[in-house]
Amino acid sequence: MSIQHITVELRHWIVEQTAAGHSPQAVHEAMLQQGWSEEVAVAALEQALGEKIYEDGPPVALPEPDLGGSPNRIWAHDREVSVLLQMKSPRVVLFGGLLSDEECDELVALARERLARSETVQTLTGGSEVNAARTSEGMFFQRGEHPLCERIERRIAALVNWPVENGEGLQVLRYRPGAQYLPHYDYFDPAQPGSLQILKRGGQRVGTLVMYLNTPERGGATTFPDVQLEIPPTKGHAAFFSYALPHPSTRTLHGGAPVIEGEKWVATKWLREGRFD
Ligand code: PD2
Ligand code: ZN
Repeated sequence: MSIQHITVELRHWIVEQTAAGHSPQAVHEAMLQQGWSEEVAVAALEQALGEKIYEDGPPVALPEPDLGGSPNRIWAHDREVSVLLQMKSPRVVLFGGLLSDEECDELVALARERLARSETVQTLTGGSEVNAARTSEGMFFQRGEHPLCERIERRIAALVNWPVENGEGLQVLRYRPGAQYLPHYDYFDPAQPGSLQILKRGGQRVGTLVMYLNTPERGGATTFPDVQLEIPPTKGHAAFFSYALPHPSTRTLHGGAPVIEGEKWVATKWLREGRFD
């Protein structure tokens, strides 16, 4: 594509994509994947949607805890949570005591009987499939399915200032020794055809909380290879990270390192940009 013109067809396509529920950021990303230059893509988006897409970087709202004034502890709905570590880019915050030991144990007990080999989203069709990159076993709760899920969901919503309705149901994973989750992004790749279907329900993922339900003897850290960060799994702790765009520039590539000794149990909460009904 040597000379790139903003045609009527291109503008119609942009309007159609956003009318179908895709965020301007997702359409932007799809245009870059198709070979449009950054400059033309942003100009076309702004013309088509009649608004500025970016002022100083992407203006999307994101889940974010109230850490102004650098508190060591913050109140979240019904519980005080410790702030153990925070990083600006990628945006990562490690919380301590998000869940009590009893809550961790109860969640494991509820999930255990429903475990099946973990599936990841099948990018071509939007369905799901067993994937060798993820050797854990897992299950999903419906949002609010159990009083414990509901309490945790409200706590998370208060902690990161994000509506309960924008959250997916909790996912629980069990990793046995040797099991791991290879580095990946949690957002849906807008260039994959299956993503269009997935994004209709709630839009993009914009944040993740990985809650540790036990402390394995060795291994099983959540890793962020772009910034060489490792978070050791510790019962009750939770690693939060957010991503304003479905793009590697967010540096939110992350994985679950192999468990060396013992089991690792986590509950993952994914946060969408819109209501996940
Ligand atoms: O269990 C983990 O540490 C982990 C790592 C990366 C979980 C997820 N991703 C996830 O559930 O998305
Ligand atoms: Zn992940």
